[in-house]
Amino acid sequence: MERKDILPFIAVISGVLIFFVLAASLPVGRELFRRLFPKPESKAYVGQLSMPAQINAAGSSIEVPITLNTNGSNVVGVDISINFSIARLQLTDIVTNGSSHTLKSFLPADSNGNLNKSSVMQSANQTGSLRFSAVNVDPVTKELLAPYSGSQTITQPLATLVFNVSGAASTNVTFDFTLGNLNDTNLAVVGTATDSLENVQNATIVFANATVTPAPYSADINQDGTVNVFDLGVLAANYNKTIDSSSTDIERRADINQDTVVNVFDLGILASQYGTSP
Ligand SMILES: [Ca+2]
Ligand SMILES: [Ca+2]
Ligand SMILES: [Ca+2]
Repeated sequence: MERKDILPFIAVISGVLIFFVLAASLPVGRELFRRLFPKPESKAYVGQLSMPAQINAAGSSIEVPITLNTNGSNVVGVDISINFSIARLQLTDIVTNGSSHTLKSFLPADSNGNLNKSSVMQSANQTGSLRFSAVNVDPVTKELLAPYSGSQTITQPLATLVFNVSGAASTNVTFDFTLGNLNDTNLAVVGTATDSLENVQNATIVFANATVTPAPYSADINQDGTVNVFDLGVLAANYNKTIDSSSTDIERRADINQDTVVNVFDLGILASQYGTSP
C-alpha cells in the first residue's frame, strides 16, 4: 500500500479519536462513555432484599412489604423468589410501586405492560413459590431507564404482598436465596454478569389469636414434695371452680392441666401421679 492510500485511513482514525476525546469532555459524552464502558463493581455482593422480620396478624389479612437496599450500586433488575405455606397463606394481591424508583416494569407483564398478577398469583397459590421480577424499563415506551441506586422503605416498598391468613401460632415467608445461586432471588447490577444479592431478611407471620398451651402443673398441688391425699383434698375443695385472674395460687395449681376449670381431668392427672414425688 502506498503512502497516499494510507493517508485517508489515518485521517479517519484521527477524526474518530478527536471526536471521542471531545465527546468525553462533554456531559452527554461522559454519560455515553459511562453506558458504553460501565465500570465493573468493586464488590461481588452488594444489595439486600428485606421483609419485616415479624408481622403480627391481627385480622384475616396481612401486608408484607418487600424493600430493596442497593447499597449504592446501580441495579438494573431484581428477581423475586419467595416461598410460603399454601396451607396457611393465600396470596390475594401484589401491589407494585414503580413511582419512587426506576425499576418500573414488573415481569411477567400482561398486554398492558403491567405485572400479570392473575397468572403469577395463581401459580404461587398452587405451588407456594412466588416469582416475579422488576427491571429498569419504562412499561410504556419500553426504553431503558437509569439503573436504580437507592433504598426502598417499608412505606414505599418495591412491592407489597397481600395475603389472607389462617391458622394459629406462626408461619414464615422466606426469600428463596443461596448466595451466588442464579436461579433464585437475584440482583442484577451494571457491569456484573452474576447475582449481586448479598443477603435477605425473611418474615415470620405471628398470629395474634394464637393460644399457647401452658405446661400442666405438677399434681403436687400443695407443693409439699409428695402427691398424696392432701393434694386430693385441695382438688376436692376446689372442684368445679373456674380459674381466672382473681383465683388464688393454690386454686390455680388445683387446675393442674390449666384449662381454667378444676374437674375430673385434673383428678385424672393427680391419680396418675399419686404416691410420687414429682
Ligand atoms: Ca440468586
Ligand atoms: Ca402434695
Ligand atoms: Ca383443669
